Amino acid sequence: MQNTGTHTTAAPGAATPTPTHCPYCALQCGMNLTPVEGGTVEVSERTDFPVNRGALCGKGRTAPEVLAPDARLTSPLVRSDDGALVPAGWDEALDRIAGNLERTRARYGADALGVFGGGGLTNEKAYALGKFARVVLGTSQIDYNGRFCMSSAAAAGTRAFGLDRGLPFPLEDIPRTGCVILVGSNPAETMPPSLRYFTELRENGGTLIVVDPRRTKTAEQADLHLAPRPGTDLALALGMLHLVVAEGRVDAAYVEERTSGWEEARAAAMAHWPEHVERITGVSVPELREAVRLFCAPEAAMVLTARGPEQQAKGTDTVGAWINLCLATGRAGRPLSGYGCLTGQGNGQGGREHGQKADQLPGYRKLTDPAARRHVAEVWGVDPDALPGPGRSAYELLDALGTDVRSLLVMGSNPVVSAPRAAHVEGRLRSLDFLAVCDVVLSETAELADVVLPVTQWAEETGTTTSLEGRVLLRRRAITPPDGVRGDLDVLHGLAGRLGVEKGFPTGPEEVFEELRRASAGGPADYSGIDYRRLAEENGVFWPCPAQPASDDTHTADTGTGTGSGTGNSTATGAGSGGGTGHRAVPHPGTPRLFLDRFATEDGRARFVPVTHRPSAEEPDDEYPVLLTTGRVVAQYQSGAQTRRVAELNAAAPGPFVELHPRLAARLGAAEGDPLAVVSRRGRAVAPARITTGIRPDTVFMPFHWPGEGRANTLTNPALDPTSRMPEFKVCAVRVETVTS
Ligand SMILES: Nc1nc2c(c(=O)[nH]1)N[C@H]1C(S)=C(S)[C@@H](COP(=O)(O)OP(=O)(O)OC[C@H]3O[C@@H](n4cnc5c(=O)[nH]c(N)nc54)[C@H](O)[C@@H]3O)O[C@H]1N2
Ligand SMILES: Nc1nc2c(c(=O)[nH]1)N[C@H]1C(S)=C(S)[C@@H](COP(=O)(O)OP(=O)(O)OC[C@H]3O[C@@H](n4cnc5c(=O)[nH]c(N)nc54)[C@H](O)[C@@H]3O)O[C@H]1N2
Ligand code: SF4
Ligand SMILES: [Mo]
Repeated sequence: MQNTGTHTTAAPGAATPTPTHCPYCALQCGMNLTPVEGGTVEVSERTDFPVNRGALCGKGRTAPEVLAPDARLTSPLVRSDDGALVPAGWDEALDRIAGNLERTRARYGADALGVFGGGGLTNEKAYALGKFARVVLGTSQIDYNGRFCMSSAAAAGTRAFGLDRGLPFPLEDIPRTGCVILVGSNPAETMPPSLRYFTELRENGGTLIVVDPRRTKTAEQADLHLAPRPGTDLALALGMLHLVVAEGRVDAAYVEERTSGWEEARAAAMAHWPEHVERITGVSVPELREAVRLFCAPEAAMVLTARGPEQQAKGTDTVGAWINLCLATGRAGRPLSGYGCLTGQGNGQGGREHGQKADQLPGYRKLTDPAARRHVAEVWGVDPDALPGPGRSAYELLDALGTDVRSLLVMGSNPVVSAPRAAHVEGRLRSLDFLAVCDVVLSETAELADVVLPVTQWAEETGTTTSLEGRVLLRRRAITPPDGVRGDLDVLHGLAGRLGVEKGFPTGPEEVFEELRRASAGGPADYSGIDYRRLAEENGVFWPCPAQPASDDTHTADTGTGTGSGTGNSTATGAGSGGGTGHRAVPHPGTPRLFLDRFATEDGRARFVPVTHRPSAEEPDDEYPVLLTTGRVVAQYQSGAQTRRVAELNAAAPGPFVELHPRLAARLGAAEGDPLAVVSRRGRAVAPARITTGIRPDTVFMPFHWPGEGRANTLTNPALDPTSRMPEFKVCAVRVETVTS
């Protein structure tokens, strides 16, 4: 995990390394980059960044390989008359895109234009993309891959606390709390350098509970591993809450003082008897009791969720049930206690705050809120009435391609591999009148495009990301990009100009950030007090961070954003500054810890939501008797578009597999490595068997990083959560068969 080997040591006498952050996950590990021959960089340790203290996983360490010209796109490509993608100049490529978008709009209207963004884009790009869709294209049809990521946790957090920031406290609090329940989260593989926080927790005498149908590398570190049937976390959390009540462990004073809605939530939990929960989840009553005991014994405790409980058609209610457990026991908005979501993508947090989500405006404002529309329209210099309303969610948008939505621009996602019911989505993409893709590599989605634009990568450009802690960070340019490649901001600038909008799409990231600051001012995710200079000096700043001089509009505070929150969501007390927010000249310190004084709801109280268990959208039956769940392996990232181009990572994780229990394997007559066909109502995928006692016998697991025959998403169910519109990636019914060749 540490830096070793060829990518690590800076050449003697080489230029001063540039401190920056990893291109991949939301941990946003700090690293130093030094240019080397061949247009790439060497990664070396950056110990001054506290989150990873120099440690990197193999993906971060090998990221420079994707900078090499043979791994990536270096020229725009356009579809020729005979159907091949051929190199073209930038003007020709941009003209083609603008011309096609214009034609679609003239023929079918603005809402026939779609935009699909990504949580890996910097804040500046995400902001510019949302503005481009609404101001230049005039379409409501924009959403992004983050919908597939943390949207259920975001919806539940907003509902309960009035604000969604993945972690309401920094990671450094974890080792000092008493107990952490990690629900459907496998940081040993998905954020390896973060594992030390959990190791230190245990070294300090705290306990770790892991809830996962598989005995993962993370579960192996736990004091208690609960292995529920996929899709039953909601029942599990309710069963724990039932026991909390039955055993007299409710923190009545806290519930009275800081929450609302307890009676209804209590009644809902009391309907979930532990014995009943045992039948639903497969987790025994003694295990449930032990989990409650470990969670309630110490003074402070945390629940952290990731994609396991969230990527369900009841993900919002499931997270809500875990939040209820925290609230009933007084474990939210207090030091070293709280609920948090471990956001996934590099800018998974910032990417959801600044306007590429179907229902949002920058600063985490609601598109349906008149005051928010007025504020942002003024920053953009447009009439508020000209801003479109909310559009479709990610899967619904992909499902509408070729029918209502005729032309699509993709920036920062590879849905051919990562979308649920992927064969159908691939078909919808093929049925478009026109598809343009901006990417660093020729992804499976780019392969279908009419025009592909090659863009710059992390080491070649400056921009900000917001990590899973809510810490806004500066990524710095360390090398010059190769000829033929341009930044996403240049692309948007070039397209806007061709579509008649000459102003408002600068190509310089700092200029975009300055506008983002103004657009976010007064919103829930207020960045107005943050600038590049501070970011360069301070190792990041936690939002909300309002601009201090009382002269501008940030102190009119709540603009009525419709989330029931405003800048009043928190004070700076957690910043270790002694709560000093008042002085004009002193910049706001940022807000590492939220909710310590009050929650971001209108009355300052956290809201219990009464939730009840329900089955998954698809339960096993005679035809499809096994449950499929999906997820990640340490050496590949997401759709694999980037990491499948790195030799070392491919050697470590060469392809998909089907993880299954020896008992299921014996029933099928399958041996290790035998090809298995996994069949769902959506399709069939084939991959070799990987037999392990670390998985429930009623469940198989497939990682989703690969296209082709072993594509897990050929099988997954696009059943959507009614609130977050999150698809049910984590559970569907399948049949498993041996393949006779
Ligand atoms: N190596 C690597 N790291 C990554 C990524 C990557 O692709 N590769 N992607 C990044 C991104 S965007 C994200 S979102 C994060 C995701 O990070 P994680 O959420 O940690 O990753 P997953 O593997 O999707 O899911 C976590 C666990 O949920 C379990 N699980 C499956 N079904 C259920 C269920 O019904 N209930 C419960 N409780 N658990 C269940 C799986 O067995 C799995 O171990 O990782 C980030 N880091
Ligand atoms: N079955 C199953 N499916 C899943 C999940 C699961 O757990 N199970 N998890 C879901 C989750 S949590 C997520 S986040 C999604 C992710 O799924 P995808 O959106 O497909 O994720 P990536 O592979 O990261 O795709 C990013 C693409 O953008 C490109 N790219 C990288 N940086 C930039 C940039 O700065 N600009 C541009 N223009 N392009 C860039 C990359 O090369 C890549 O092609 O997958 C979801 N799909
Ligand atoms: S854990 Fe995430 S941010 Fe850190 S090096 Fe690995 S991929 Fe990069
Ligand atoms: Mo994600």
